[in-house]
Amino acid sequence: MKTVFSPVELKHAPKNEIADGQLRPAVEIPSRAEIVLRTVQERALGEVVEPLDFGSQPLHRIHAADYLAFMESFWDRWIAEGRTAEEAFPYVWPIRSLRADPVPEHIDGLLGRYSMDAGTPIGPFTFEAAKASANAALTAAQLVKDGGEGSAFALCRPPGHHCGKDFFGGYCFLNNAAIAAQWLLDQGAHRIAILDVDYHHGNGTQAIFYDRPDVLFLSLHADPRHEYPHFLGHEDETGEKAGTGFTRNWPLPLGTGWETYSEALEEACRWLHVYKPDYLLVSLGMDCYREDPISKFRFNSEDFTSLGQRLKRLGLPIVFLMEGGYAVDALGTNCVNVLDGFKRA
Ligand code: OKP
Ligand code: ZN
Repeated sequence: MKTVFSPVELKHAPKNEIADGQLRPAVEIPSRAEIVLRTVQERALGEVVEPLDFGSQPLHRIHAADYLAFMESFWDRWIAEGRTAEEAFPYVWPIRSLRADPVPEHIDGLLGRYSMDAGTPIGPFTFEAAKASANAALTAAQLVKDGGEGSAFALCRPPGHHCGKDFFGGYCFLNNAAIAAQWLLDQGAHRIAILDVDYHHGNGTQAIFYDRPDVLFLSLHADPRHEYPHFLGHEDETGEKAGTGFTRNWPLPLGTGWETYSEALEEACRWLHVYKPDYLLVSLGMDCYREDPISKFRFNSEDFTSLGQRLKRLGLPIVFLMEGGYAVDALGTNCVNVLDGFKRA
């Protein structure tokens, strides 16, 4: 299986995040990608290739033009305003009785208008890295579509699944899975399924495709009653309008291990069999791991191998896209366990 990765993804190097009422060391850091890359090479998963540049058009198929313009120009504006902080955080949001429109002119208003949380810093190279990450997703999709590869791994960083049409958050700035899904549809595919196995609900991906039947979104995750993103990912969210029935969520209790998880996974697999997608995209987070510093599931490293083996049995062309996973020392092992389990099954 080929891996797609660009060193440009490492240029997003957040220092801190706001968590638990404190400025804490960031967990979504470049060493995550480095250890996964190293393990891919050590375990000889397959060739590592650099992404092609797909330009801005595939980004515009998912994200709002004003959001992309904001992301593109943000750092220059931050500097032009005379800000000296090494990274920017939003702190005020247009909730309910406030107005999302008109879009503010002030930089702090813009940050709030285009974000969902205060845990996601933007630095000087954030958007450059996010575009490289999206290009990795697109290149992996292209390898599976045209390259005679039954599967490919997009080593994406920063991740994407919390990012919506016009907001960043949850360490995500472009929705890599959504961008790749739409690209495959634009290339002639009829149906795409996205299976999100990150510990956190993929709220951005869900929202983007909520009213569409051409993308089936399935997510297994920690119950949002007890976990980030808190405001989406409940069992009763099943899609709307033409997309009714094309979103499915399996919110699972804190402490969930492979035994419980794999039962929910079997249900998700049944939906995949019925839907018969042309391609399956897997939003692959490794944060279900028992030692993950911000998560509360109980996967062992071997459980990730079982996950890969189960996905192989689906018999579908698959694009794996990396999302979360913050136990850096074990991240390479856990990620390559999925991919190698898939490859060898
Ligand atoms: C991104 B991905 C906990 C703070 C959690 C946001 C988590 C984003 C996860 N105190 N902050 O889905 O792995
Ligand atoms: Zn996560």
